[in-house]
Amino acid sequence: MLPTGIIALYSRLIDLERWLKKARDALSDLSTVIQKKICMLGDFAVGKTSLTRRFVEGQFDDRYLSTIGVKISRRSINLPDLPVFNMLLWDLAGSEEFSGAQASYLQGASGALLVCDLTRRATLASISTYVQRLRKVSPQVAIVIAGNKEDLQEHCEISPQRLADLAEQTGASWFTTSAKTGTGVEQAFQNLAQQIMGIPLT
Ligand SMILES: Nc1nc2c(ncn2[C@@H]2O[C@H](COP(=O)(O)OP(=O)(O)OP(=O)(O)O)[C@@H](O)[C@H]2O)c(=O)[nH]1
Ligand SMILES: [Mg+2]
Repeated sequence: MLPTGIIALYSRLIDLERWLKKARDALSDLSTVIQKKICMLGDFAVGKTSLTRRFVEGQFDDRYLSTIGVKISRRSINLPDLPVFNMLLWDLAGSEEFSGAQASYLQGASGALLVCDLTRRATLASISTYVQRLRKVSPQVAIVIAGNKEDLQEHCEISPQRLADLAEQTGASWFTTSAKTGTGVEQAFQNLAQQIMGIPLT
């Protein structure tokens, strides 16, 4: 028969070992998953929700259902030599005037996809306003400008040169995209992730 003191000590040691294992697992999760907040911004109906859906679910819908408030979705991507990278996509409602309420959604953003609709010239002009508001809240935020609906070439009102000029002024990257066909979508999000993690852009 072992003395009760030794049995109690032994069971404490087992508890301690269990606790250490849990702590080790939690630490290894922390070191293998990086999660960053990305805001989808742009005027109404430019395609923020559609680009998010294309990127997260690989799907497209022709119907227009305006976003109310915010919808958050997530997709993991692989980056060279890095642990799992989770993109938390905050799909915000578009609006002509940037309201105070929306500014509070931008807190803590590491990156933003600023979307304009290539078939509506006015949606490009709004992007500068979004950039200013965004940088006020998150000065170091990484930005990609997406000229969306590139499948509607015959109605295009914004030239690639104008997108390139705006991107240069803004210190952003730019892509033409189509949520409908998928053109440029992976590349735009991949570029954003690389900017956020400081991985050289190719
Ligand atoms: N042809 C074409 N249509 C698109 C594309 N992207 C979005 N649309 C259509 O444009 C409309 C608006 O798309 P949404 O993704 O809802 O736009 P949004 O920016 O989220 O709009 P709000 O939530 O109101 O700010 C929908 O009818 C979409 O099907 C695209 O790349 N090509
Ligand atoms: Mg939407």
